[in-house]
Amino acid sequence: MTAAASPRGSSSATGAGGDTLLRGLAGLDAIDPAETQPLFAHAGYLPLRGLLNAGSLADLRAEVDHLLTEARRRDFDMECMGGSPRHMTTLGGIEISRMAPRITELYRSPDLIDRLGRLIGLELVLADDPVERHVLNRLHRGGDTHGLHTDDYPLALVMFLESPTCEEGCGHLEFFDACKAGHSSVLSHDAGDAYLLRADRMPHRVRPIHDGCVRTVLNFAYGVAGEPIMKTPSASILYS
Ligand SMILES: O=C(O)CCC(=O)C(=O)O
Ligand SMILES: [Fe+2]
Repeated sequence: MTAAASPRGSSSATGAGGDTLLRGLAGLDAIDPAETQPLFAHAGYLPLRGLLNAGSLADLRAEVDHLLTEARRRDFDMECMGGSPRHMTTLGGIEISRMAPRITELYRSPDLIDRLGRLIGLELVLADDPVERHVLNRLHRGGDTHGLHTDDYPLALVMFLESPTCEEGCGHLEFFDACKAGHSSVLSHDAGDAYLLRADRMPHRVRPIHDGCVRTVLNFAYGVAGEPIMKTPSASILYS
């Protein structure tokens, strides 16, 4: 198994485009689809450890620092997702496109879409919803959590800009197996890591963080060619 795929329990000041960011996704080249396709087909989850190289991580962090000037605090229960809690700061796709076009450029990159698709053996398509296609989620206060939900779009590429380093499950991803009732996996990720998740079928959440910890991710949503999207109001509530 490759290192990158090994599981584990307005433009910025730089001025470079999305192609530069793509080149920074160093881990992608090292991954063998023959290994990852069965993993993803079985688990609906694929870790991409160390996907962002140091330069790309720094670039994306600079973009996110800029985005945070307009991000909004959200504290409510999501009625259409069983009343699960949202305590987080977010920014939706429309603002991200306006403020950080190179993130949209990266999201749209045919090269990225092609490579991700090969890793999981599916043909990815761009999300047609400009709010949901790429979003910023930040947990930064004690107890912040992104409660249990499914996504509208089948695939989520979640990239970590910041992640708690403390133990005890702080900010861990938890996802439930759609076929085995009650069975969940709980996983930690470091800054620079990413993962792919079959996010429309597998209920998932981010466990609460501790006071003093920060967890910041970008989530790129993609469709799968030929598969319908089951739209809910959740994204427009959380990101508009
Ligand atoms: O932050 C994460 O790991 C999950 C993000 C997520 O589930 C979402 O944005 O829909
Ligand atoms: Fe999600």
